[in-house]
Amino acid sequence: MKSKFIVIEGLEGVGKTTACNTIVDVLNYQGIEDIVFTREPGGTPLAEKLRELIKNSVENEEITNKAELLMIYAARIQLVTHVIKPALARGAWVIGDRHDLSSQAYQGGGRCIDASLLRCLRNTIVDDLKPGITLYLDLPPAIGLKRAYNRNSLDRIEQESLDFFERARERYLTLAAQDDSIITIDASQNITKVNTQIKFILKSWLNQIGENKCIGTHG
Ligand code: Z5A
Repeated sequence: MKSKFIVIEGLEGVGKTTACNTIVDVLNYQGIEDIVFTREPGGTPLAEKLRELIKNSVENEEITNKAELLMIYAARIQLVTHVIKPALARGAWVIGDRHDLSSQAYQGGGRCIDASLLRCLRNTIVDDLKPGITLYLDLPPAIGLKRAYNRNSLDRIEQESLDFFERARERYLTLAAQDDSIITIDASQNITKVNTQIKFILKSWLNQIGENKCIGTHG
């Protein structure tokens, strides 16, 4: 049985929030109402505290790359154990705003952390949990960051160099090319086109896993 865990991924400002709303519309149209949202890092009281630490600088102390990685995985194990797995076990759908692929891209690609450490953490922490489908919104970082700059002050990770985000994007694209469950969507198109594509991909996938209960022309 395919996992009812749908993940949306991409760099800053690619439109993940907007995409989550589109996913909900598609699921609701299928009569699916029991939907749990998660965001990473975050999603439990402890994970939200870790999110603050990860996103904001700590006075007089540099956060090392490995400390950042471990905080992200500490937040993830809390979320996976207390929210995602229980939700899936009771038959709910889970929509994740980011999941493990973000760590592969940001910490593996962006921070250049050794692949063996990432693999070890991934195998230990997320283990058998694999999203049924991951929608990766692809956009050159300069465009997404411009959207983020226009929005608010930049957090610790958003202040990274363009090279950092280019490396993260490259890693996303490499991993997406190796895994059929990761679908790349061109997020440089206008919002309407991106949404139409998300709906099409999602409906096809629901059909494929036998969850499409409606034959209609929605969207
Ligand atoms: N992080 C990590 O390093 N490792 C990990 O393992 C995990 C995370 C899980 C989370 O921050 C940070 O943690 C993130 C990665 C790191 N850091 N960075 N940098 P976050 O959750 O606060 O940030 P985010 O995930 O990048 O969210 P975001 O900046 O809000 O991006 P978004 O949700 O994709 O953007 P949006 O709000 O949907 O859209 C942004 C704007 O663009 C908005 O005004 C839209 O109306 C507009 N938009 C959306 N789509 C379009 C199109 N197609 N055309 C034009 N305008 C558009």
